[in-house]
This record gives sequence, structure tokens and C-alpha cells, in this order.
Amino acid sequence: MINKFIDFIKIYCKSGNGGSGLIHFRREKFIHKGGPDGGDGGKGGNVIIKGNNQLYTISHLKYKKHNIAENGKNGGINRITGSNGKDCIIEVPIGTLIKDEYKNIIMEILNHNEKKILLYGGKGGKGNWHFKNAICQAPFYSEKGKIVKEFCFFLELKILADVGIIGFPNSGKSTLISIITSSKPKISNYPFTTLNPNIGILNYKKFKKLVIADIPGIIKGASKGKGLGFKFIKHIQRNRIILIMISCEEKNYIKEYNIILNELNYFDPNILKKKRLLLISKSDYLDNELKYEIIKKLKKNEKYIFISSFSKEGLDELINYLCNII
Ligand SMILES: Nc1nc2c(ncn2[C@@H]2O[C@H](COP(=O)(O)OP(=O)(O)OP(=O)(O)O)[C@@H](O)[C@H]2O)c(=O)[nH]1
Ligand SMILES: [Mg+2]
Repeated sequence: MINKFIDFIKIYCKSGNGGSGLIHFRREKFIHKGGPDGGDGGKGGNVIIKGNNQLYTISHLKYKKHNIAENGKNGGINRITGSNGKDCIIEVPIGTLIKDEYKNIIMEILNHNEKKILLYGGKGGKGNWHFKNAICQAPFYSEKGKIVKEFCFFLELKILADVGIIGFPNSGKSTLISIITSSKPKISNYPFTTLNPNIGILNYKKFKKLVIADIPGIIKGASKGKGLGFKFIKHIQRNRIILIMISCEEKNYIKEYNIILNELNYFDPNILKKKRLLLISKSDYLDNELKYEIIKKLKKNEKYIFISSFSKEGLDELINYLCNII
């Protein structure tokens, strides 16, 4: 399967050079020695990063790695200033970090339509009319436009979803997101059906919108690279609520739950400081007695909900819980 989800990419950027000032002298019938009138060069275009909330991956940049803004035009006669170069706009999903060649973060895009200038275009040079003075009435020189340098940058996406769903493979994460949002991820009865994060938007009472991310399953030893490893866990670093999903088919819920907490802690202890909710999925398999057995084993202050994407049990409670917090 071709992996279309890209969350890390290197791009080459160059803003436009400034246009050069012109050396020119006014020539008109009956006007003798009209004086210098060479115009200024235009400014080079900027390279701009712009947030777009319709994008959820940076894979569109895979085939557009060279991002070059237009150069400013040279000055014209009659003191006409050359036109400015067009900006090069790079659209990125919300939550994209821009890093320099040494991987230091230089900026971050957090809002839709937010624009930040990554590279400024070069200044245009002055035309020769600027250099006319009492001593030199006919300057034969003008300023060159500023030549700008090129740089490489790294773009890294850390999805800015409100809610992240994490759990073992096959626990029903994608099924849940397909029921409560309009997203249509692949669902199947085998582990690692989901190989890339899926994003769904939950519309709540027409005025609230929640972005939910379904993160590919993690397994014991993910910290040592097992399964898909930690490839996608970075995407829950910026979620406000973490939903940890354990299927009721698991034999030892508490052990499984602790495995997930340990793996998350290994990756970034701050994740465990976030609000989290335990979802015990596929509750259509359980009767009250079995549910009671599970509850007995949970810690006293552990917040949990039994959910079933098939019988819809607990879904309203889950949606209310999420919307009340966010
Ligand atoms: N009985 C029952 N089965 C469910 C429920 N939710 C999901 N399933 C089934 O569980 C299987 C796995 O579901 P997925 O949604 O693909 O699981 P996942 O957690 O996304 O799995 P990965 O993508 O592999 O990590 C599918 O066969 C679903 O039909 C549920 O509420 N009740
Ligand atoms: Mg899945």
C-alpha cells in the first residue's frame, strides 16, 4: 500500500531577488541633457507559510519541494519602479512546525489562514536618478537588487486535533470515529488496519466542532519499535483529551491499560498529564454482571465509559463529555 500520509518533509525555499535600479537619461525632443531618470528595481517575492484547515497531511509538498518566489523586475525609464515579485505561498495543515536545517523550530502554524513570512524577498536597487547631486549631475551608476540566499527547511506536522483515540490494534477505534464523525476510515477484523492517522470532525449542536484523530494501534514494545513503533504517537502530544480504548474482548484489561500508559509515558510523560478517558469498547458483548467485574478491577478515580459502536451504548455520554470539556 502506498503511504500517502506524510508528516515530515524537507523542502527547498528561495525568496525573490530584488530588481536592479536602471541607469538611464531622459531623452526628448527639445530637451537637452534631460537628466537621469532610471527607475528603482522592484522587491523580490516572499516565501510565506499559510495555514489551511482543509489539509491534514503535508503529502502535497512531496511533489513540490522547490518553492521559489519571483524576482523583482528591474527599474524602467521615466523613474518607473519595477514590479514586485510574486510571493510563493506554501499551504500547510494546522499544527505544522517549520524547522531549520539543524532541526531547530523557527515557527509554527496554529490557525486557519494564518500567514507567516519564512523568507523575505530582496530589496530592489535604486535607479540612477537618486544619485544626482550638485557635483554629479549625470550619475552613471545605479544600485543592484539584493540577491537573497536559498535555504532548506523541514516541515513537521503534529496534528492539532482536540481529541486523540489510542489503543491496541483491533479495539474499534476506526469504527468509533466512523460512527461519531463523517470520516470513513478502513475497518477490518485484523490488527493494523489503520496505517495512518484518520481525522474526523464531530459536529455538535450545529455550533461546536471537535477534531478527533484516530491514531494507528500501538502494542507492547512500541517504544522499542515494535508494530508501527512511535511513528504516530507524536500526533497525540497536542491533543487536549486522550481517549484510551481497550476492547472488552481483552482478558486482562488493567494489564493492557497499564501497557498503554507505560508506552505513552516512555514517549512523553506530559501525555499522561492530559485529561484522559478510558473507553471499554465492544460493550455489546457484555451483560451487567461482566461489566461489574470490569468496574471492580478499575482504580477508584479512573473515569471510564462503556461504549459500543454497534449498539450505540455510551456514545451520547462520550460526546457530551468531550463537548463539555472543550
Ligand atoms: N461487537 C463489536 N465489534 C466492533 C465494535 N467496534 C468495532 N468492532 C469490530 O472490531 C474490528 C476492528 O475494528 P476497527 O475499528 O478496525 O479497529 P481499530 O482499533 O481501528 O484497529 P486498527 O486500525 O487495526 O488499530 C472490526 O471487525 C469491527 O467490526 C463494537 O462496538 N462491537
Ligand atoms: Mg483502525
